[in-house]
Amino acid sequence: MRRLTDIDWDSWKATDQATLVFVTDSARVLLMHKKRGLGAGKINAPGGRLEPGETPHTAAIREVQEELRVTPGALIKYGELSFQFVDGYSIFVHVFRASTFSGVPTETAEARPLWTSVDRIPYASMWRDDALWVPLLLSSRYFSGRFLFDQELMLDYDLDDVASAGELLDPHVVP
Ligand code: 8DG
Repeated sequence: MRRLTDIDWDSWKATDQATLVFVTDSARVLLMHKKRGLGAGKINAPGGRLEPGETPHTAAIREVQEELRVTPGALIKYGELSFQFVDGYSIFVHVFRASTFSGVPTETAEARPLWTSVDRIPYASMWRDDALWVPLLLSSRYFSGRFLFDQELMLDYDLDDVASAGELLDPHVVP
């Protein structure tokens, strides 16, 4: 498995579903140093796997509360990312932006908060694919991507601009 075309995407089903939430505050984005779990050691947005019975939207809010002790608001879903790893693991990620929040970002056992300027996102310390789609999210463009990874190494990808939220597989837009 070295290329996206080696995968039968029609029957593809992710092992896990997860969320990512980019809280934005005028010219800043709330990121974090991730201390544990998948992607530990990297800078990422808060988020994590869905628990049984949760919607992506509910899980997104819970994860930001758990990881950074803030409650995001006005979430809009901008993207969906399908990740296949060559070891067999796969994860489908719902990507949100939140334009309001309450609380003070606080370090937890899972993460240390980091406000970054939107024009200085630390892509070199993030997952390799992030530089491809975070700029779309920050310009309020909808997107859908598929990625093949061998651990940290991105082997192949495709990324589509999507015209509207309704074209995402699982539209979940909350005003
Ligand atoms: P745990 O309690 O099970 O340890 O953790 P969790 O909070 O449930 O899950 P997690 O390990 O934090 O979930 C993985 C997170 O990593 C999830 O938010 C999705 C995210 N993620 C990937 N791949 C990529 C990627 O390529 N880029 C970015 N920015 N995030 C990614 O799984």
